[in-house]
Amino acid sequence: MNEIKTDRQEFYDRIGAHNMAPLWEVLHGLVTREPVSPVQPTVWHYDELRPFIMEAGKLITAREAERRVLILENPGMRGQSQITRSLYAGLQLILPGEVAPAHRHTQSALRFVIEGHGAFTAVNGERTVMSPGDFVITPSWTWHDHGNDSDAPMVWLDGLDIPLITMLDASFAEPANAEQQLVSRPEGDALKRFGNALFPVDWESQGRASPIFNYPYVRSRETLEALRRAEGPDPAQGWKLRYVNPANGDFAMPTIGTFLQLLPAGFATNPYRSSDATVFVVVEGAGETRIGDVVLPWRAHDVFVVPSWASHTHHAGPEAVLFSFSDRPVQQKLGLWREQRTA
Ligand code: 1HN
Repeated sequence: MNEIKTDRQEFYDRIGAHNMAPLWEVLHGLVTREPVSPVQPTVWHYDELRPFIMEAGKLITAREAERRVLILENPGMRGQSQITRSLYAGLQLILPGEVAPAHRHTQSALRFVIEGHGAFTAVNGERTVMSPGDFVITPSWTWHDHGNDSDAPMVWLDGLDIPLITMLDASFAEPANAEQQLVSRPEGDALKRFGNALFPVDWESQGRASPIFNYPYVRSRETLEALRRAEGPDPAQGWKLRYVNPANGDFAMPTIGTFLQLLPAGFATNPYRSSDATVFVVVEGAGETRIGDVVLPWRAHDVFVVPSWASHTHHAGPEAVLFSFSDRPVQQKLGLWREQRTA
């Protein structure tokens, strides 16, 4: 039996053959009054994930995998390698003696160290040995490889702007011709050179990312302590720091904003929302985050996501430290970013 088509549907079919479609059928889905996102508030508990990460270590080597990572996929977007609409996240394991071979790509990456001491990342000829809580960047198109000369596994969270770069069809990548880069500068060079509010006089920026590529946790934690001693916590954020590129005061990475915040024991933040969906990593302590009816309980090493424009509150049990990252620099550069204290 023939389907009875309305005049309009019949029209849509005919224009469809010419790769056209009627705006009026989709307009209100395209231009919403407020962000409408498939991103679901979600928490990943490290104690549940860790056995799978170690199991992956028995299934494949870092060399064969190129990067041995278990992707954290937002349940609202399974199969798309996305933790938010613009960002990718995964947990990477590197075992003692292993090498993750050198390559470069246009996607920018951050590492936030969860567990282990003594593995290194090399970026453009300099190695940095990493410890828990260190924030390490590999800027767009920089050569990078990882190695573990310690006697324990290391796990870190990778955050990359992959979905953003994919959306722009701007992905380029290439392997290096050697597995590991030649080391051309001593370890710690970048931090000494650029981390003391002094720059070589004729230094000119090579790119948009910070010339510091490891922000060690001991130093970031010290800054949080200094704030705590000097002033009260912000009602919506506790004491919150923004990692900066010392060359220009901008975010450390051009596409990903990164933050570190301290919530005193028993502290409950005022409701807050912003248009940048945010990934949090719990560095110290425990507590929960409430987003509407959803409660995300968290402990050290857990990862959780707050969607764009979702009003939320954090509740610390013991004193807690949260690292977080989002696409805020992109939204701010485009004049799109909004925040609201909803108390
Ligand atoms: C990458 O290069 C790393 O260098 C980690 O450790 C995760 C995910 C997708 C594409 C490149 C790394 C990645 C990645």
